[in-house]
Amino acid sequence: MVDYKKEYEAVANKFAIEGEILEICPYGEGHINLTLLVTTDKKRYIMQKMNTRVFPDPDNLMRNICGVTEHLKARGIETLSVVPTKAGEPFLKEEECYRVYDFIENTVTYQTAGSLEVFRNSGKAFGEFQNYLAEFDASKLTETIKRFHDTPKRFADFKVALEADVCGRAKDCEKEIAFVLSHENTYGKVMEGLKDGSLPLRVTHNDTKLNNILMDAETGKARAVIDLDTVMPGSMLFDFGDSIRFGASTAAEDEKDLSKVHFDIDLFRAYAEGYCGAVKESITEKEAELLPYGSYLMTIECGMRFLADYLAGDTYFATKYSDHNLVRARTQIQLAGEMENRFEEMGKIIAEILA
Ligand code: ADP
Ligand code: GN1
Ligand code: MG
Repeated sequence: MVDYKKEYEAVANKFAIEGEILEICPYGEGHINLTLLVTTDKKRYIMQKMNTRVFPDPDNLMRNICGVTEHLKARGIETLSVVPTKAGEPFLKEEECYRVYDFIENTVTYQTAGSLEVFRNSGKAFGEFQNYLAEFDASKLTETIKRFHDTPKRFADFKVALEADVCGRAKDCEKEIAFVLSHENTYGKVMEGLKDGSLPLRVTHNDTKLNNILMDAETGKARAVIDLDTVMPGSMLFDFGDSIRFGASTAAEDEKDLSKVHFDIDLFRAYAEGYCGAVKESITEKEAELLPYGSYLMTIECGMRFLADYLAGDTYFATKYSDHNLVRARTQIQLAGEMENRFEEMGKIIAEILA
């Protein structure tokens, strides 16, 4: 067993933290960074070993985060607080890169929506986050992952992984591969809209899953949108769609029993009420029209990313067992399949909410 305190105490002590370190342990369910809870005799902190393979430019990434969090704080919005190193830097750059945030106390994160109320509140919070970012100068932001939600590019990457099949795993997921390949002509709409200007480019969060928001432990209301690594120019459809992908499911993202995994239209409605209520002044007609499609698109995109990572030997997402990425890909593909049959119903809900 890893002794986290022994391994990371010296790193944590290079930050301007208060008190003596009592304990360090892994925390949360993120797929990208190694997240540690650091408890001192005075306070708690989140320390993250940053994933520099996924985010190759940590200097500009942290510049983005400092810029965005200062922008939010100036408006009185609760957000992440970066704890600098003792040398006054926003992160520690050694062989590995680390950063520390104040632990935001009395909050919880959800791995499934659980209740309509929680999901509606998260929609409102991500919609409001979108509004706050509308006033942020996009030219100040570095694109931390190039072409992050360029689905046709994701599909091309998927085909490369399939062609290479380095682990000989393609034979174990023929059905899933067939689904992704057969839907090729559905992947282009948002990128095309951004290119021809019929969809506005906005500053977006881009990773709006429910566990990237801290909810108040007592009231269930949203306190802070976190995981700001991917804040960069994008489409509102990415943010809405990714939330639906993760939260409007009856089961967890990595549920093995697919009979438990379904797209839940009531959860969709609840999120849409919260989100659309917040962005109704700025959402364009075309964006509103594409919200159902955006939900499908982000779901199948994530499915093909999980499947590509499974084929490539699990080099991107953190996994806990050997076919974890395949299990995740299966839930996303099932959800995407259900969503594409319900565009009309979803469209009616959006129209009702925005009427
Ligand atoms: P990843 O990029 O790997 O997803 P996150 O930044 O989302 O990492 O952090 C992982 C989890 O840690 C979050 O889902 C949340 O539960 C928790 N977390 C992160 N930052 C904080 C914070 N400042 N206060 C409380 N919890 C946090
Ligand atoms: C990752 O970092 P985390 O766990 O919040 C991923 C998202 C995926 C998500 C799937 C930078 O999000 O794009 O949608 O996993 N983040 C990155 O759960 O790739
Ligand atoms: Mg996260």
